[in-house]
Amino acid sequence: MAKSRFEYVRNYELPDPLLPGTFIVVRIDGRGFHKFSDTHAFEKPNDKRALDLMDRAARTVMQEYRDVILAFGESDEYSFLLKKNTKLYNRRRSKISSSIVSLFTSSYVFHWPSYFPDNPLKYPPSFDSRAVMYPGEREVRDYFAWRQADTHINNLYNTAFWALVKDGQSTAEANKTLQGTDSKDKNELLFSNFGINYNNLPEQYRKGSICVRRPVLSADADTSSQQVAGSSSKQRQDASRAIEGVSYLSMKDTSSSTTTDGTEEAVD
Ligand code: DGT
Ligand code: MG
Ligand code: MG
Ligand code: MG
Ligand code: MG
Repeated sequence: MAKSRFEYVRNYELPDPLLPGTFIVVRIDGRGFHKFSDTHAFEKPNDKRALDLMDRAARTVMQEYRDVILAFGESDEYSFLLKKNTKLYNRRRSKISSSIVSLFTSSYVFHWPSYFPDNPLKYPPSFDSRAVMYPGEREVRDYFAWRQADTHINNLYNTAFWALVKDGQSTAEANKTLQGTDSKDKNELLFSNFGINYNNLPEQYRKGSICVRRPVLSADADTSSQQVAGSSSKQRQDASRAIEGVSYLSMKDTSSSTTTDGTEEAVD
């Protein structure tokens, strides 16, 4: 069939491959969630329903994209690690990044009513997305350590901040009280003024959420062997790579990191 004379415009669509042999991390982040969380009356500093919904949407992504081997979530963001040799969409950057954020967003909206039964969505939320390549395991480890240190710093600050505000301080006063304090000071303030032992707060708040895909031996994987009855060996292999539940592992050397003040490092 002859090409139409319009088809030359296709040449403007440039290839955007991600380098072979690199780890790909796709990080999605809620757009304007400062306003979104206010409008939907999220509890401060942490709304368990909102965090669980984020975890739910991340699970959808992991179920659909089998090359995502690990995901880490905190606040309004989630990072998805793809295996180094993934061939997903021929490693096309925008295709990978946009497909993941699109599925995450639709799952977030789809499952919203289960997590907020009395609180209908007031407007459609959206998330942004980027794909970053990392050359080796060291950088991948440091990437997740960086995000988890962010969780720790923000959560400790926010926990102290909202305790002070709920106790009667204005937000400006609470800010001032916390100025120049380090982690130890904030722990101490929470314990002596409010009887809160920070280390006893839920791990989901302190450390973020981690979803890991682990190979499961079919011999002791009841559920996966049920799922695969009658399936091909390829399907059996896939199904045996079950997704484990969300966990709150502490990544080495991050939850103990200290900060001199509560300044949140903005990652936009
Ligand atoms: P962006 O990402 O540049 O479009 O702007 P935002 O407003 O999404 O800012 P970001 O992503 O730096 O910070 C996340 C916001 O979401 C922050 O204002 C706190 C809010 N947020 C996230 N999770 C919770 C929660 O569980 N409870 C409450 N109250 N707020 C939350
Ligand atoms: Mg955001
Ligand atoms: Mg954020
Ligand atoms: Mg199409
Ligand atoms: Mg941001």
